[in-house]
Amino acid sequence: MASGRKHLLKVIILGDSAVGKTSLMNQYVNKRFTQQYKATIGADFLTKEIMIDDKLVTLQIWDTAGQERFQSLGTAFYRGSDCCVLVYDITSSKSFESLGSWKEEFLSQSNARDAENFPFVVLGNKVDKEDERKVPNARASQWCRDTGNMPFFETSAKDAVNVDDAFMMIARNALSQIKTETSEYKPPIDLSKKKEKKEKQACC
Ligand code: G3D
Ligand code: MG
Repeated sequence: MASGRKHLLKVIILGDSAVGKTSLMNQYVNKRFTQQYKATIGADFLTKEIMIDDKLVTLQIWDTAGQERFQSLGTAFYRGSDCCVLVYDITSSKSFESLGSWKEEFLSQSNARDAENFPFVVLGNKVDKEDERKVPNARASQWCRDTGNMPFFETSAKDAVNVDDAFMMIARNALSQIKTETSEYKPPIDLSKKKEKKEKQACC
């Protein structure tokens, strides 16, 4: 929604199966980490209202129903996203190495208008399992810098580490995307009017 006062932001969470996408969302929205709530809310979403500076923002967070195993989520899932969260598990190198293809998949499916500047945020989850770590923090943060300067957090959905901070960054980035969209629409009209005026002034 690019109109102004009320902002609805669509956030989607991507990454390999079992990295903790559903758990992160559940921790953020419901402040809970439960073994029972694993699945999966289908082609569905949870919402959370937050204040960013003086703006009331509704985050609509989309989770997958486990189809990420087949990398086939359908265009409705991707369409209209304002921010894409890429999640891996710090104890799984494979899940980290998949992030590039998840990013590509997002960009090809979502039809993002300004692909180069589309906001992604990367989360390395399960940081509570430090003794099983396979992906060094430095390796991931270097990759995030090199791959479009994406903000990067290490999180634990289990212990609620960095989850609120990460989603605040996600919300801010999603909001900035909407501002960019708005300003993308305005300039051609405004500029041409100004130009016309200037030309008139010049000749009179
Ligand atoms: P997904 O939605 O990406 O597929 P889930 O992942 O949220 O279903 O989580 C997959 C498994 O990882 C679950 O374990 C879940 O409890 C666990 N998990 C998620 N986040 C964390 C975390 O931050 N720390 C730890 N230690 N475990 C986490 P089970 O055993 O139920 O499959
Ligand atoms: Mg899930």
